[in-house]
Parts: sequence; C-alpha cells; structure tokens
Amino acid sequence: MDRNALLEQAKEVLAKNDTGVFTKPAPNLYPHQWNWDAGFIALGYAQYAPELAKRDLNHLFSAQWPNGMVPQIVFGQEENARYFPGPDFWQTPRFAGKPHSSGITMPPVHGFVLWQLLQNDPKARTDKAFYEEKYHQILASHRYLYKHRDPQKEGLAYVRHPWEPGTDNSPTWDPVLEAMDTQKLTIPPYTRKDLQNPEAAKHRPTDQDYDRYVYLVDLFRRHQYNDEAIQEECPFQIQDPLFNAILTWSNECMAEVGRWLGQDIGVFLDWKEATSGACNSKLWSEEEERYLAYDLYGERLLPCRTSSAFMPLLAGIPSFKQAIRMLKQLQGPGFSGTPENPAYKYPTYDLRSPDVDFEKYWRGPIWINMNWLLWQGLLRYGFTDEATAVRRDSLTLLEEKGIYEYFDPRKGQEATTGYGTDQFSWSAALAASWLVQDQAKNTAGS
Ligand code: 9WN
Repeated sequence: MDRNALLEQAKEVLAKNDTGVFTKPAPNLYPHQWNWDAGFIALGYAQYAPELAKRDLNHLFSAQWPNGMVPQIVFGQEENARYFPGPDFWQTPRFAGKPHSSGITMPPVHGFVLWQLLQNDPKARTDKAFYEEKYHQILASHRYLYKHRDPQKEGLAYVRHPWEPGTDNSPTWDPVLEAMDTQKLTIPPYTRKDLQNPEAAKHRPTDQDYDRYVYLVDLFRRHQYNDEAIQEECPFQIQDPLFNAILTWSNECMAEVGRWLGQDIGVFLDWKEATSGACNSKLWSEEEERYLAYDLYGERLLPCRTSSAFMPLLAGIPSFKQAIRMLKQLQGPGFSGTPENPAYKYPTYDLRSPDVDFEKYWRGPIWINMNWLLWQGLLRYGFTDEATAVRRDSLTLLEEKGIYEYFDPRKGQEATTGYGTDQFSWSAALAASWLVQDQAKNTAGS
C-alpha cells in the first residue's frame, strides 16, 4: 500500500467513527467520546477538516464539570448498553443541560491540541470566539488539576485511577494495585462488556485489574465525587510523568494561544515552570536516567521502565544532557531492540523486562499516540534522525498491519495484524496528520 492509500484509509476510518455529533474511538469497543482520544483525533482533523476538530472539542467540553474537570468519557445518546462502566454505574451528578459523563479525567492534551489547531486553521481570525471559549475552558481544567490534584502544592498533578493517565494496565501501577487486596475489598457486582469483542478480548486487562478499577469507581461515587474526601481514602494516587509532561506542554501552548488572543498569560507560565521544576526535582532518577512515577499514597517512587518515563522531552523539561541520556535509552535494546531481536520503535515497556507482554495492551505493545508524543519530544531537542525513525516505524505498522489500536513491537515474529480494535480513530488521525503534512511539503517542493 502506498502512503496516499493509507491517508485515504485513515480518513475513511474517521468518517466511519463519526457519529455526526462527535468521533468515537472505534466502531464497537468504544462507543462514546473519550477525553484524550478527542484531542488526538482533533490533531488529524486539524490538517484537513478543522471544523470537525472544533465540533469534537466543543462536544467534549460541553460536559466539563462546574469544578473545571474535563471527564474521561462523555456518554453518547444511544449506545450505553455496549460499554461498561456506563452512566448507571458511574452515577455522576448530571449538571443541568449537560450530557452524562464518567467521574474521572484524562491527560490534559487539549492545550497543545488547541495551539496546533489554531496554527492550521485558515478561519482562525474570523472564528476567534471559538478560541476564546476554549481558552477559558482549558484554563478552568488546568486550574482544577492544580487546585484539587496537587494536595501538597508541589506543581505535580496526581491521577487517581489507572484510566486517568490513559495507560490503564501499565506495569508501573502493579505494586500499587497489588497492595489493594481484592479478597478484603468490597467490590460491587458488575459485568464486563469489553470481552464481547472477540478480536480485542485476548489482549484486554485481566479480571483482577477490573476488580480494582471497579472498586475505585465505587469509592468515588460513595464520596459523591468530592475531591477532598476521595483524596483522604483513595489508595491510588500517582504523579505520572506522562500526565505531568502533557500538562506542562499544554501550559506552554496555552500561553501561545493566550498571547494570540491578547490575554494575560502569567498563570500558564507560572504553572509551566512549577510543573517542569517539580518533574526534575521529584521524578527524575539520576540512576535510571529517566523520569519515574511517584506514589503519593505509599510515599515512594515507582521504578518502572515504561515509555511514559521519556515523555518530559515533549515539554522541554530535561536539560540537553538529560535528554541525551534518555535518547540513548530509547535507541538501546530496551526500546529499539537488537540485531538478534529487532523491534519497531517504541514498545510501551522495556523489551528486556521479565514480565513484558508483547500482546497485552499497555504492557509492551506499541501505541501510535505514544509514538507521536515521543516524536514531538525528539524533534524538540533536535534528535531528527531518531524522530524520523519512530515516525517511519509508526507509518509502516499502520500500512502493513492495519489501522489498529496497538501493535506487537517484535519485527519478524509479530502477528500479521495489529491488536485490540481495528479502525481505531487516533491511529487514523495521527497517521493523517503526518501524511497530510507530507503531501503539503511535496506540493511545495514540486
Ligand atoms: C478506559 C479509548 C480508551 C483510551 C485509553 C485506552 C482504552 C478504556 C478501556 O481506550 O481505555 O478508558 O475501556 O480500556 O487505554 O487510553 O483513551 O480509546
């Protein structure tokens, strides 16, 4: 397949997942609107259909909570029966006139998405009202994180459920989840629906994982989503380098949007400095040469070798020296394989880990959004060859295996298709964002 055919296929996937009101992540497995998915999808649309990017962002923010939180899921009208947990399980307050949503959040990508959209939008000047509205909504969402998710006022936001960082069953969370003894916890009855999708079922998280996910949701609803009460009791409170790197980059990008709008951008610059500084002082590990997660509940660093550890590159958080040390790791056997065991860039978990699982979700496979984020980080430091390589591998996988949710990193031993669900929107959208830019460059060059 050539790259033009891939671009057409990517656009078809997005068109198929377009409900007319928002774009869902995939045809069956994920029937609602997801928070960070909406951001990555908008990055694709930004290149060829900015009006759809705006529509999707408007839909997501229409469910923003009065406290500023942007929910992880905005439930669609008709398909509640297909996904667990749905609105009946979450029992979140339904704010007047707003669609139903789940009661947690996701990585705050919308600040950098808005800035990228603005730079690509031929109608930006005449559509200032859209940018002004989003500016204030995103400002409120960051304020929520600094006010309610940073109890020690360190400049680091914590996540309180494995669904919040978006890397659900990452091995980084294992020690924290294992400390939650499912024999002793009261877990309300529930039925998973994700396993009904035969294609995805074998790569999904385990029932033990789900017991803990459900226990946490139950804890939140028992506390009626009161942040302070939840914080007193919640055993899962993690300062994640991926989440905080995204927050930092979004702060930086929102300062650009604010400058364009003529707003006072001081608060974004202050937040950027605070989070960037705290990542370096609290999460950087000199020994491991990467950023670690911090468990606020257990008061310990979580030494784990996932690709989230390198995300601070995105936001210019590491010094050039630190960045070089991380580049070496990304190029090394853990994340790029060896001549004997070649790999596509980048697995989500160090290939040499004894418990790496090449097929299971966030415990090894390659995800296109993570590659896109690392690509951005590498470009920022001028590591152009490495950035080109991760972009090339991502497009090769999409071309050869299909527009799947995640991919086996092993070259030569992997399955003929990707894993999880087919026709996955953010894989399509990020491919489109790369390929439309290529087309534009080729046209300019010819
Ligand atoms: C729970 C929608 C979402 C992504 C997440 C990915 C997966 C959901 C699930 O799908 O999570 O949020 O049911 O497994 O892990 O990153 O946003 O695509």
